[in-house]
Amino acid sequence: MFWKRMFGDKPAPEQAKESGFFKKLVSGLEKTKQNLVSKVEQITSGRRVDESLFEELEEVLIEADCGVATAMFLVDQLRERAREEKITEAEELRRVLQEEMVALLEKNAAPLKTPAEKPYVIMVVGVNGAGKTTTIAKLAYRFQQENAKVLLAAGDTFRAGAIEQLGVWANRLGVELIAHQEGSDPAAVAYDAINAAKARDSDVLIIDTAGRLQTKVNLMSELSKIHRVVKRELGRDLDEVLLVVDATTGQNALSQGKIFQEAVPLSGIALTKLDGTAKGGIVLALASELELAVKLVGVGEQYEDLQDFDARAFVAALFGEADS
Ligand SMILES: Nc1nc2c(ncn2[C@@H]2O[C@H](COP(=O)(O)OP(=O)(O)O)[C@@H](O)[C@H]2O)c(=O)[nH]1
Ligand SMILES: [Mg+2]
Repeated sequence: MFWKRMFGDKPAPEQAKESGFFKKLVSGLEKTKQNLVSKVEQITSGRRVDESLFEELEEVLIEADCGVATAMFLVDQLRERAREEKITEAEELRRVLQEEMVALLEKNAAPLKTPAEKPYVIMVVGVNGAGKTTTIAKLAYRFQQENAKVLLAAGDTFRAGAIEQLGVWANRLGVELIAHQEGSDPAAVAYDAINAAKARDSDVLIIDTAGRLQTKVNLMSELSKIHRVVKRELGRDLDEVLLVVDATTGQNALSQGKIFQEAVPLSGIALTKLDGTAKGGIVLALASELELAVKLVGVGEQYEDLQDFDARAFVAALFGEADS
């Protein structure tokens, strides 16, 4: 079966560290590290633990886009552990902070669902420019590497060029595409795509969608309709409904997530553009405040630049443990 290798055991952080992906994550997170970890190191250097330290830590976390509620939660955990473990040296809190970050990320963590039935269906949603189409191409590439027969559905029928953009990727990858004309009903595209996937015995179907938030109400009812049609035609739940979020958006990502969550039952997040952003702290805010698993991260524009999210590897990359 095509998914055996791909959905095997997740790489241990140790293995991940040696991979090119980890190096890319480390270099991509450099600015977030400056914005977060360097400041944590500064304020914890050669200092005793006291209440003003906790307040400063909270401020640093908020400024690094970890989200207010999440920053408060993390600092509360630190306070509690400092008390319980009788920690007096501020530097020791760096380790505790890393542990608490991993725990927070792992609480809602989950990998992409393991395929059980053909076609494995992924619906991809998110605002314009978040990286949906690129992420779909990367996913298609990945499934193809596993010898899966992939079908793409051009459900962003609203924006000029969106259909062609997906078409270009489909051509390059040599995967099939279901597309209608610009301006047509995306639910009809999804309907055709499901039936084509069944008829052609496709292993995987990935459905692109529009993301024009300025027509919020229309977009959301459109997404609900696509989801409903796909579920009905499939006769079961979709395997994944992924929200694609641009990491450089910062706090706005949280409100985007809440809006999409109302329209469709999201199963996880693909966080793009983690390469080079100073706002990587948003990973923590998304995972804890939306209570959704960050399943995939994008660290560049190449096919290979999409990886399973690993909480330990992420925190290790952020705190620069690869150097030691
Ligand atoms: N650096 C970087 N750029 C990305 C990543 N993912 C997507 N992009 C870029 O973001 C832009 C918008 O992507 P697109 O897939 O068209 O977004 P869509 O409107 O949601 O379909 C494109 O220029 C992509 O190349 C990523 O992980 N890293
Ligand atoms: Mg697109």
